[in-house]
Amino acid sequence: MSGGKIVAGALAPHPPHLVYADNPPQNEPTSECGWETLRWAYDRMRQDLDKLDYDAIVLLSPHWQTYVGTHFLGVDKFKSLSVDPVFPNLFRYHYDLKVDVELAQAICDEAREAGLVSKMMENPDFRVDYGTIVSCHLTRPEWDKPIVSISSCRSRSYYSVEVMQQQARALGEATRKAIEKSGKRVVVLGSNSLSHRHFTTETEVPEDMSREHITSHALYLWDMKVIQMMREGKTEELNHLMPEFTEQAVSEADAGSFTWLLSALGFPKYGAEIYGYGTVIGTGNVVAGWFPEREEASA
Ligand code: 2X7
Ligand code: FE2
Repeated sequence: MSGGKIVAGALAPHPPHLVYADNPPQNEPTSECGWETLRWAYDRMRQDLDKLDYDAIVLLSPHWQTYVGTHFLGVDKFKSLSVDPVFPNLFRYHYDLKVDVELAQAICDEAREAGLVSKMMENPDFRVDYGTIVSCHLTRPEWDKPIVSISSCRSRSYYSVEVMQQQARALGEATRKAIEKSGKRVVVLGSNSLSHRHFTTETEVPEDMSREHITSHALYLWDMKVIQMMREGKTEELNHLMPEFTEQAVSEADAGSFTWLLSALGFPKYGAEIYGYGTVIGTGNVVAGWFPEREEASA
């Protein structure tokens, strides 16, 4: 089959605080409010995604960390309780999700063909990571689209930021090729924050927004620089800056998810839609989307 395509790509960060503040029925703890700029940003992104016809969501999560190559969820369904290891007071989420195993296998095969160590994860009792769950929940709370979740192979930690860049770029290309061959219409998500230095203590009321702010002006400047480049369609240039951004802003892009996303999208030269920026326990987060079909229609 051919004719498949990526119909949208998004930076879809996964602080569990955003789910906590939304009070969905799946999450046990309840909140009064909190992190509205980011939650309203997700709301507007969902409205745009709802206008598209798509078959599946493919994402790369920094919190599924694999040390021997890249892994792909390879079981039809997962149902369990996800408890955030650092914030069990905020996130105890009952998930019930479907996987597009056929598409996952196709991306895994294409990645292997490109020389990347790749493996399907076929343990039915596997606990899905909270990065996958939070980004998917906030993007599509109905959970009616099957997902493909891709692990972060931590090549930045094991080797270097340059190896991370090379591998994430190759994985993005493999993802795009497999999607095109699949005949499916897919939304791809990079599940990561931008700057990622966080506070180490929590306020008594987690949603007390009088205490929420970026940890330093230097990191704020980095976040604004990256967002400006996204707005201007300078994603190749942004990718050249990724090693510096990763190291100096302690960015969660160290997982390879941001580079993978830009690579899967073919390094867009058109501006991203910026839905909103906000901090969560001091980390910088942007919700942003790229819509290739909009661009094709206006060309
Ligand atoms: O995983 C996260 C994150 N990336 C950012 C902020 C808060 C919590 O968890
Ligand atoms: Fe994270």
